Amino acid sequence: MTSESIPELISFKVCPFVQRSAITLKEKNVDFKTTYVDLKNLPDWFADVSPLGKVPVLRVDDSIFFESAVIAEYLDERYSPSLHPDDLLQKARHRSWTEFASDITMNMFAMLHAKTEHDFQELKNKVAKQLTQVEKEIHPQGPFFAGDVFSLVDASYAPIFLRLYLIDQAYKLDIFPATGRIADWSNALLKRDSVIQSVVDDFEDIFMDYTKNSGSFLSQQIN
Ligand SMILES: N[C@@H](CCC(=O)N[C@@H](CS)C(=O)NCC(=O)O)C(=O)O
Repeated sequence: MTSESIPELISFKVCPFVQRSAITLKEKNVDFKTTYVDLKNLPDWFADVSPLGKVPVLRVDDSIFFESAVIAEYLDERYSPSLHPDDLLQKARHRSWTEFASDITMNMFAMLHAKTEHDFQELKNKVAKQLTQVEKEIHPQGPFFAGDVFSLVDASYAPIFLRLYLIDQAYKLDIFPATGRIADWSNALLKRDSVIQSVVDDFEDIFMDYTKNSGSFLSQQIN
């Protein structure tokens, strides 16, 4: 195999989709470098590497690719240990629940940035309902989605749980199902080294400032 340069992850500090890629890289102990962009003030070169205008983007030598799911699949095939189950049907199921995490992530973002209380409550109910849907799929003994083995599904839910946890400290969301299984899963993920190390040290401040400056209903409650 020819030698590769270390992968470069193009990131926006508060992006949950980038965080998935960073968690996956950390789980696999891959040395990588991170280049941060400001999505509100993008550098000229960004359009050349990101046809959709989004992060994450991964650059490996002269190859550039985008979409967190594509990056996760590449990393999983390229570096061990695999974070997918071997069984093809289970693997497909894991991919489905990762897609589901993308939908929750978008609804959570919309909830955090909703301008009115009505929209906020509606989106909160949507996210809460989705959490009860995924709860039925978690391994009964936990601590992770598929039991004691961390998988790419976990990498896609940890960024959601981190943001909900931080917001909850400033404004009680009470969004987790009462059974506590999602809360247990969230606790297990937020303690995981790869998750802790997947964001910048001052993530809490940056994320809370980003949310407080959004002009949303929630920002008025926590400012
Ligand atoms: N489906 C994409 C979603 C990525 C995404 O929405 N990234 C946001 C930041 S968290 C972004 O770059 N937004 C810029 C824009 O939409 O203009 C993925 O999974 O990578």
